[in-house]
Amino acid sequence: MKIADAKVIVCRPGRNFVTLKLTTDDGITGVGDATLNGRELAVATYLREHVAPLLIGRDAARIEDTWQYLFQGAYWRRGPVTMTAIAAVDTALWDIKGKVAGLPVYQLLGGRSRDDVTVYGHANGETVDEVLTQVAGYVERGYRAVRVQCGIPGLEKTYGVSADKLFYEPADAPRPTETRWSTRRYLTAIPPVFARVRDQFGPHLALLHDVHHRLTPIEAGRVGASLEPYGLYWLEDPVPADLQEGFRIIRQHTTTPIAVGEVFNSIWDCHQLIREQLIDYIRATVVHAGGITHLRRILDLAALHHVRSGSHGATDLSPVGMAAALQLDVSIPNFGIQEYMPHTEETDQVFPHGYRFADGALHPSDEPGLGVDIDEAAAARYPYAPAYLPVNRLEDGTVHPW
Ligand code: KDG
Ligand code: MG
Repeated sequence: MKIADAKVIVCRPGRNFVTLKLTTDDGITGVGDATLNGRELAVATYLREHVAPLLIGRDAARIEDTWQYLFQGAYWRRGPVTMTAIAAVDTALWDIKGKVAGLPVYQLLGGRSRDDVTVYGHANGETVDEVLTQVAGYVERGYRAVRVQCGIPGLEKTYGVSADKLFYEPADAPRPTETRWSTRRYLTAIPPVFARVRDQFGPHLALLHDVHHRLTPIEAGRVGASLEPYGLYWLEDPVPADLQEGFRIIRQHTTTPIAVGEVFNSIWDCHQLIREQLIDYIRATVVHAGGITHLRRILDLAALHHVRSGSHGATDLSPVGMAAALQLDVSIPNFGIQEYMPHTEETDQVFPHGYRFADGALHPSDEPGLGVDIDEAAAARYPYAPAYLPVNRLEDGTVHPW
């Protein structure tokens, strides 16, 4: 069973997505998500020009060998563009393997470790009252875990707080929007938000919060300590994780659990964080961290060190990426939680999928493979348009330095 065709499909059903579709010589297809928010065409070009020609004629059954061939063989290892491209190939090959076996991919990964995949929703608002209304909506819809983001008084725009309440789309303009940030205002504003949420919703609702890499380790220690009375499920991306040893300082100052890793693309980005038990949840994804093959390697290392999964699942991961994430989520022993933001109707039409939301959880498809596809005719109706993530500046105009 050889790979006969490798097609890269770029479309914008509400937002940009890059999808790789592989077809074998006996007509079996597999799909992989290759979307890198704001840098989509770099991955599409890498796949079209440097990967697709190498795939034609290769044995579609050799997933590990193909992964090593693309990773080691390029000489230039790692990096978000390369690893997203490799991830798409790897995911599509797992899809094909599942279809050949007549089994959902999670069966090939050892079968279910749990019945469903607990997810968290996104409550956000400019004011605390707005946030409380949003949290109540999620609780009514059955969510057991909610991420809470609130506008910071004195700041014009806060990342993760959007007018659209079902999801937020930070890649919002053909040139990056510029926003301003004040750590001082943030540190004062955020504890009272969680005090009110806990007060209204009691001790059992899991609450999460994302700092979007805005702090230094000592500031992160302070915010973590100030949120301890509210028992957060996690505090996400308190600082950028390039300096892995910086997380030691956070650990010295707070017992609030730490989640990090949505921008990681390989095990080398997080091995120290995991081995030193500096984090509690690893947010790396199938899409950006080298596919099912490589993310499973990261998650196995994590399991040895009491670190659980919490994969990124914002809307810039397509339904193909979500379908792949769920195969791992349901099978690994150290699953924590999965982020979930529903896609637009147009996106769901372009990517028909079998997974569904019910009772605060996603239920993976039982179809062979990943249980997701791309409708190419529908995709062709939504051409690509550039959209960038915002650039963040301090109050004095300096580009945020970390
Ligand atoms: O592409 C970037 C977004 O997916 C990111 O801003 C979302 O931080 C994010 C999250 O936790 O979902
Ligand atoms: Mg995040």
